[in-house]
Amino acid sequence: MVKVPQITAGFWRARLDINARHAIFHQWEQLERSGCIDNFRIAAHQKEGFREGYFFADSDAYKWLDAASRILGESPDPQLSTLVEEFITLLEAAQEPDGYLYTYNQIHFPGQRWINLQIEHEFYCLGHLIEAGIAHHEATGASRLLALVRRVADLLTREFMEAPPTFTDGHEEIEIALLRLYRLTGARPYFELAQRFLERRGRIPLFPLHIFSQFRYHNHRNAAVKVAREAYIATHPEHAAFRLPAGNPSHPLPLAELRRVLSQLSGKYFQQHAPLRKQKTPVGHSVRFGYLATAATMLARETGESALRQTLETSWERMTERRMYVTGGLGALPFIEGFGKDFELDPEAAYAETCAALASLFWNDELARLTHAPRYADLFEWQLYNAAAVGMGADGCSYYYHNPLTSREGLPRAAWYLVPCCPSNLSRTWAALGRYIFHAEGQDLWLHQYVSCTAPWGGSEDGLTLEAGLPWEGKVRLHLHPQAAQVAALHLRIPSWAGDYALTLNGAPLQPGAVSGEKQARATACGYTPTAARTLTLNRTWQPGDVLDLKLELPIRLLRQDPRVPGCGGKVAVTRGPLVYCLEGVDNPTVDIFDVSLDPDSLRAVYDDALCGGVMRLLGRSRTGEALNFIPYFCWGNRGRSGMTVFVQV
Ligand code: FUB
Ligand code: ZN
Repeated sequence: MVKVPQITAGFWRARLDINARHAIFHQWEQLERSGCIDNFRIAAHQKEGFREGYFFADSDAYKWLDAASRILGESPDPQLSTLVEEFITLLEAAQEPDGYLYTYNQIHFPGQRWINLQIEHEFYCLGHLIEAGIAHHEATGASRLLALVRRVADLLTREFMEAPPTFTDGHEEIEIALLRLYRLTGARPYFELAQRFLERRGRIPLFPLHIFSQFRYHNHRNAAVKVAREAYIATHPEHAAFRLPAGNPSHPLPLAELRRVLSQLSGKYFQQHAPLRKQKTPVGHSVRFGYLATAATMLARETGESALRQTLETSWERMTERRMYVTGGLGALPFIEGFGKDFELDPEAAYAETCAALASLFWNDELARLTHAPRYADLFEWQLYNAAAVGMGADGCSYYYHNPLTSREGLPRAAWYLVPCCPSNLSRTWAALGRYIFHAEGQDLWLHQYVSCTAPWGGSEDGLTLEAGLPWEGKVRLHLHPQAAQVAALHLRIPSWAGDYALTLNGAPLQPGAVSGEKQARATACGYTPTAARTLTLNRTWQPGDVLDLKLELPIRLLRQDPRVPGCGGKVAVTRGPLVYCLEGVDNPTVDIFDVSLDPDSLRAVYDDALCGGVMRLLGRSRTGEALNFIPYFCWGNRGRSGMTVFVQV
């Protein structure tokens, strides 16, 4: 079992408890109700029935298994453990002897495999299965699921090691999974296959023709499934009552269909438009982009190649400076669930899918470890608290799929979606949060995230204890308990959002050995500037019992939107510490929140322990004296339907 930092208290402990006690059981129930688990029973010939859900529905169950495994790794839960073990047994029964497991083909098109890789997500599903196997092994020490997923990975290496570029996936994910499996097992073929998949991208000859024929074929298969469903219902009339949940509503935009077709034909939607090192601008579907960028960064960490690293850093700069919302949300265009043009960041149309924020967390964690630059951990934190956290309601059982920054009518959270990719993705990321806090390399220790936890260090199981008051207050205390005096360079991130800071060791002021970061922060369209983050390095011999205090100031800041951004150019987003705030109608019933002008000097922070388990509100006034009541963006939409906006005039 891999020992990871245990999150002990505060904001994240409360959310992880909701995740472990409520969200994970709710999600299982929804997976059952929507037929997703039955699909495996049908594939395993344990149940008679009709397969329901999208061709990639398996992946939602795998992300659930990933989350459940990580939760079990933290604390035992017999009920959850039974669900996990029974599901693994079911997967064993559904898997074919050579390792293949993809219920869509197994049930609807037995014997057909790998024939529609651009569209039908076979590799994507298998990638999430592999990640679940890794999580289960790391969290519980057991090898049953790991053995199953190695059969999958071995099948892929047999089939695709020498394959042409047409056998690359239209939805990246397998690359991350194979690289992670390589990290865990050291088996070189997994690394090599991932590398080849990455290097083959953007090299499919005559891509427009290829994708056109894949779409045609896909439509043909869809139609066949529809006919089979009708035939099934004719002999099983009770199945006619089966209903999948409703789809996610999304904002209409002009020329949507034309732009979707162009994005897909050009390959940009799938990041198949150019070879990896030429992809210097984030384009297309943003979850796909984020998974590709994550895998490419993992590759760069492995090979040490600087050209690839430079490409990734350029792409990150383009994304953060011109294609990212102030919440860290990614993807302006609902019709491709993806990136728009530079500054095309309409707050109402925003897609900003929860999974896209998660993909960016994975990417930024890898970049932080590759480069040690504080900007990446800074963006991780920002997206964790804003673009990602908003995806789960306070009860753990209601979700957002897309995350606008302005909503005139309000947006109800849903218990489940027709495409339920976000809930279990969020649950698995939260359940793994401990893994993102520190990064150790030899005698260097980077403290990326200020989350209360206990972690092994210096030969001791609880060598580090971190207490952090974020996101409400900026007190960070680190207790160091190495087994014996320990020489180490401790690197502390001074977040981009922080005002002044003060550092003391055992109560006495301490000067850092070095402060590093950008000379000047790079301007961004959304006003949030991760490049303003810095690193303090403390290189010394640490004694058992040392106590290091870092006090960060959390000023209220108004982030002005670039005038070129439609719908909110020139307006500001109100922020405090790592949190973006919003006005929600329910708190401001007598004000037109979409037209109000804020008196910036009027804002003050007031803690409200009744809202969403306790949050800091920001109370202020408009220029005309009306009371304004801001709440953290992540907790909007928890009290019924009401309008919301992140942006106000000043
Ligand atoms: O296609 C699989 C997942 O479902 C994507 O990552 C999401 O954007 C949603 O379309
Ligand atoms: Zn999603």
